[in-house]
Amino acid sequence: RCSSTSAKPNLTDTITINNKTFKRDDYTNITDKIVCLAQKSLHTTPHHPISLVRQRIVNYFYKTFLNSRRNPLFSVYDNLSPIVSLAQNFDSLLIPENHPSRLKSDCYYINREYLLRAHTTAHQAELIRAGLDNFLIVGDVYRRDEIDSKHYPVFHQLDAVRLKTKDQLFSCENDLKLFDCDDTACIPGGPTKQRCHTFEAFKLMEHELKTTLVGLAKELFGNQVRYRWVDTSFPFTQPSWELEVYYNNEWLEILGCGIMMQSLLTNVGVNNRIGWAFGLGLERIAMCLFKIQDIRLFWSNDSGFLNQFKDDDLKSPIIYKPISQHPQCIHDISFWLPEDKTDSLSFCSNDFYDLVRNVAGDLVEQVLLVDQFTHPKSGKKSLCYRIIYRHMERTLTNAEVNEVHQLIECAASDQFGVTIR
Ligand code: FA5
Ligand code: MG
Repeated sequence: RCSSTSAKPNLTDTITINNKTFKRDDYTNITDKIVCLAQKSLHTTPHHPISLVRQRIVNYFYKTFLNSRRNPLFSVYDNLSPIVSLAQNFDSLLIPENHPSRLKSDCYYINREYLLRAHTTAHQAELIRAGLDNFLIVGDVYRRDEIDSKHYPVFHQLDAVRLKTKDQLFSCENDLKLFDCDDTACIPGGPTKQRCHTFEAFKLMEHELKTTLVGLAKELFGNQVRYRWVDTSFPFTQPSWELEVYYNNEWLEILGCGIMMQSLLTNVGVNNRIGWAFGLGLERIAMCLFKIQDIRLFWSNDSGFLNQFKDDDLKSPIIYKPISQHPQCIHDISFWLPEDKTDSLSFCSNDFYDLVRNVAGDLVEQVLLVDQFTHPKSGKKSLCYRIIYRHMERTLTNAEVNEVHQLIECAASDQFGVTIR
């Protein structure tokens, strides 16, 4: 049955991504499929819907924030390598060692030192250290996740940072201050303002951040958009909020934001400024704006998809017309876990989802865990996943789905030592 080797894990001891070569180690969990995706740059591909949303947001910032010579204040970084160190992605943002976002089950690690960035916030500290006060970062980000119409292992984010000095914040001459004390040690992610900030500095920053983001939501979704603020927490901002917009009868989270942790700024040598920051997801906005139902479409090379966005007027409304929906083809896969892997730590569903993506690519629309069962006598554990196959551009034949499904079975028994039932 196992005639193809394409599903086997790569056993060489190095891995090459975007012409850079890295040593594999016990942390490496990036798959060939993800290495391929890291070479596309959808957010800078002309007329691509992700790129259109980027342009609309960047233009909003260009026109909203001008310097004294009436030039745009914000600079844009959309070409930074997605390969970052753990120090960039986590440490520089005060993310603690034991934080769940560092788990191997959630990130694509290249090795113990490098990973594919899980958010564009990974570059924030280095750009501030380089002396920038107002900037946007746009790029592809990578997270291991479930498989369905709203989740894909790669998506795109846009981050912003704005730092202000005392004189920039309190424009008139007076004795207002940014800081009450030098104590930047706060419980990160708490719901109240940081102790070191004065109330008036904090309130003015919160006001500017929220007005900017509501203005952006209106620019994208129209003046009548319904929105709400939800309290949340991030290790790198305090307080922190999410902005949700009401769309298609549900509240949709479009971004996270907050007042930057002052210790993050002092760590990179900034002692006289207070900052706000946010990070938003471009796919979610594009899916709403253009009524795109399935996130895989962004990666399609089908001209029937891409040609619909070839409009030179950035603001003209585009509603994506689905290319005809082809039928689904559903197959279940059941297997016994090896006896030493019956706990949830040694086998996680994300490992299986990555294997499916690596073997079957975008032929798979969704994978669901439909059954788990532990044998009462032997203690052996069995899992059943349902794999829903559907091609975006044509009808799949039974024969080709059977072949791919068998490859998945072989790869699962090879890589995880499971026994297919
Ligand atoms: C972050 O990634 C923070 N770095 C954002 C941030 C930056 C907060 C700066 C404060 C200051 P979060 O994981 O919530 O947060 O993702 C931010 C946005 O990315 C979400 O609001 C959503 O729009 C988008 N997003 C997150 N996960 C996915 C996903 N799996 N698919 C598509 N979009 C996603
Ligand atoms: Mg969130």
